[in-house]
Amino acid sequence: MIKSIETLLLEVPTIRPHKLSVTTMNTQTLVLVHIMFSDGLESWGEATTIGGLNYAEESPAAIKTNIDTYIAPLLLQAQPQNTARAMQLLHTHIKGNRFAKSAIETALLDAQAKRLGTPLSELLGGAVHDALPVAWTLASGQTDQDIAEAEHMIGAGRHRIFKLKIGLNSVADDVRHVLAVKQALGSSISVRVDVNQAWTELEAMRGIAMLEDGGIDLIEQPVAAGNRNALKRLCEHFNVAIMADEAVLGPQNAFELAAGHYADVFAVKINQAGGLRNAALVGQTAALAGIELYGGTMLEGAVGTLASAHVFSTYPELAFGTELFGPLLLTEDIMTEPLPYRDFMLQLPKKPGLGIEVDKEKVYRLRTA
Ligand code: MUC
Ligand code: MG
Repeated sequence: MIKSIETLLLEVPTIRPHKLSVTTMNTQTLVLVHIMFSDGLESWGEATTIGGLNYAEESPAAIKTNIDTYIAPLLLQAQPQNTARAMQLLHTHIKGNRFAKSAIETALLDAQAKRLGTPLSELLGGAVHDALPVAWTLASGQTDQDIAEAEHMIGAGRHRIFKLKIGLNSVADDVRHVLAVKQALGSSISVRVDVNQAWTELEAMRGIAMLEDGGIDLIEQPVAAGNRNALKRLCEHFNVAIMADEAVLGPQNAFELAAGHYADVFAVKINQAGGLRNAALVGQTAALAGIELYGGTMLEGAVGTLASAHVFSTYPELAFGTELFGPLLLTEDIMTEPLPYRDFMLQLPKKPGLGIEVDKEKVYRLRTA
């Protein structure tokens, strides 16, 4: 039986300002869900977003309020037998709230997998990868600093795929910055950009042409998420891969985007998809339509990062790797042991459930609400 569901907000400083076109992050607010069961089992989920309401329509405060006020009472009263029934109940009675639902599903699957003594990925069909390649995002806003940061990451064996956040400056300045980084790092290093919806279609036509010429591998969400026709036209116009991120909101919407080939690649995020099984479904839908996959992040801490990793480990093919570096952007982690990043990859834990132990003392020290 579920005994309690608690939602906690933690404020953790980032290792440096992280500049996106939508916000500059100096801290990250982790939204954690802690479920306790009457047999003594405990489990965790996470529903972190980026920049309050700058990125997505659920803020940390709203996620906490909606879990505490609506979702937790519903589950405590119904006591569903398994995660599938719990999620069906939530999808019936709770409109929207994809991030909150993802956190709850993570915690319920963590518990279910722990009870069965298997890694969480087994409940999604099983992992076909033991480790996942992890990109790093360069977003200091300074070209020299970004190059130095990338060189350090390559030397340390941490990352050899880099995503640059652009869209804040003029197209010409942004392109100059990206191509300077690409030139400094050389042809063996993958450099990509994420515009986070900042360009008009005409700006995208100009910017992408120059980026493609300069050897950039991937263009992420160059135009507004709602302007799917522009995204499709860019896909048709350019050879360089165009990726949908903010436009991918869950299985139904992924089906429509995939069927019409509105993007060459989907960034899948468990929160945006409304949960882990939905994210698995988004991946399957994309694969059926010949759309390539990329394992996205909402810059979560260790819990959300590992939950994502369990989903992505079940995808037969992840042509563009993942960006599951969230915990590495934070000055503090909340685990008893840090996540295993080695040889440019995140190694998947083999222990039951998510496979990590949350350090409650650290959680309560960082808690703000
Ligand atoms: C996004 O839009 O992809 C992922 C990496 C990063 O720095 O920001 C996120 C969000
Ligand atoms: Mg993105």
